[in-house]
Amino acid sequence: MARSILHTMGQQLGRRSWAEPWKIKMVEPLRLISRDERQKALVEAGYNTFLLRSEDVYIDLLTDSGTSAMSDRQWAGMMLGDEAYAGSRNFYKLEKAIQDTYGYKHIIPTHQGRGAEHLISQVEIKKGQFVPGNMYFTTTRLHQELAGGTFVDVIIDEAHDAQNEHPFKGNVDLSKLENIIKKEGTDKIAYVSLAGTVNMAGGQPVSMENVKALRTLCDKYAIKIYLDATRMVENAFFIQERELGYKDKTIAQILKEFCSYTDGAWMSAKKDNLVNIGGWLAINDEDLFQELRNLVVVYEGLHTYGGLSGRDLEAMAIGIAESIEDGHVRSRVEQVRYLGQLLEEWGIPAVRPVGGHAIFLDARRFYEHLSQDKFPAQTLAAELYLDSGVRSMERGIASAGRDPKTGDHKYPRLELTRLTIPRRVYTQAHMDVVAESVNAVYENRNNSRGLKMVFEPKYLRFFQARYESL
Ligand code: P71
Repeated sequence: MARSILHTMGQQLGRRSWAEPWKIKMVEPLRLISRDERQKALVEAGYNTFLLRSEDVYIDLLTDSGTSAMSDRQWAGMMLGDEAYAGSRNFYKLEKAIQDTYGYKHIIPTHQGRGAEHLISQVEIKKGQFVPGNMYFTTTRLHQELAGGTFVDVIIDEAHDAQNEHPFKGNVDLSKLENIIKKEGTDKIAYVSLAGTVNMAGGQPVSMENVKALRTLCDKYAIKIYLDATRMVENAFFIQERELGYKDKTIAQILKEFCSYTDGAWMSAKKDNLVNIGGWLAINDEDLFQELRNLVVVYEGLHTYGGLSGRDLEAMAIGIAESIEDGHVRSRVEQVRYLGQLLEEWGIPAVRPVGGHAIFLDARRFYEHLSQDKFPAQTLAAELYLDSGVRSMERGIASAGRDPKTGDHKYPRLELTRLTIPRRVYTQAHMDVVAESVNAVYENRNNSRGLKMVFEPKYLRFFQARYESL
């Protein structure tokens, strides 16, 4: 009798398999160009994956931002767009969805996350103040700096170590925070900038215990906490999975409890909220709300649309409800983990534990022979594209930018290449193709010589920088 050698993923892991809680109704064809054509496209893009044309990309793992598949319900909702200039019905539905789900009192829509970051930074940061936070994010920190603030990293040390297995590597180090408060004085602290599943650390979560303790500390000094809620749903999943006392709570309950320890939040709805464009700002304080609501009309649009159309607001309201369904969050995070498990099994260096939205390849250990000023993470992104047409994103020295005072590179400890998984878009077979390509590039790693930056823009240089092969 023939012996079975094929096993499902679940069987290999000694459990029953899971599957996505949806089926596919509409498909978008993919295009895979030849290796020669990819080589040409890469040179034209100056080895920067942000400068590739998307039609030259096969599997696009640049970002999970605005790249999700909307549901049939969201698309149906788009037809119910009330495109009135003021007081659109869809705004009130969105306002209620955010109030019910996240628990904040006042809501301001914005065109995307950085629109909200801009408003909160302008209103809440005075020139010369410090903004402590659990690791920087590129756009967040830039808006804080443009408002006259200085970002100070107060994440736990474990977060800067790609191999450390701490279950909540996004946690704030409370003694680092208290030291800054004592050293600078309460008046010099604008607010604490807290992010759920810390993007630049590898999608690492913050524990409920940590946010509670942070609240107590901030209350002691009368300092506000604002939450970057962009991937907070994924953070709630990790709390449910890892933190004592939350196993039997729903994602919705955990999310709301977490938000209750903060004074407000900004959101890039292009991630958790399952839309292609959109964002919002939420705040409990009435006076601040009035100020922010006044500012939004200057930069985004009237306070009931914030730069979006009625149909965008409707899709967001429906997306919020779908985003907190336990089955959805589980399949989303487990798909990311599936890719991570394959790579780990093959000994490919990546940030541990696997986070919520992406695999972060550890380019330092991938290319041990390349110094950081040869842009190892950017090199890896370029090699991956060349091998298979898979697009990833640099999250290392190019992203970190330059020190505004010295003008030198910032040399972050983490030099990472992100394989970011869009929500509800790719299948397990796509993940297999990606994993095999990473493996092929890993086997060929000693032939890579790195890159030289030949064009460097002033702001957020990673988006438009150009490189040449060394
Ligand atoms: C991501 C993005 C999009 C992006 C932004 C900057 C450089 C490269 C790619 C955006 C975020 C985010 C967090 C935690 C705020 C924003 C800004 N992430 N906070 O990861 O991850 O939101 O893009 O809607 O303006 O690819 P926005």
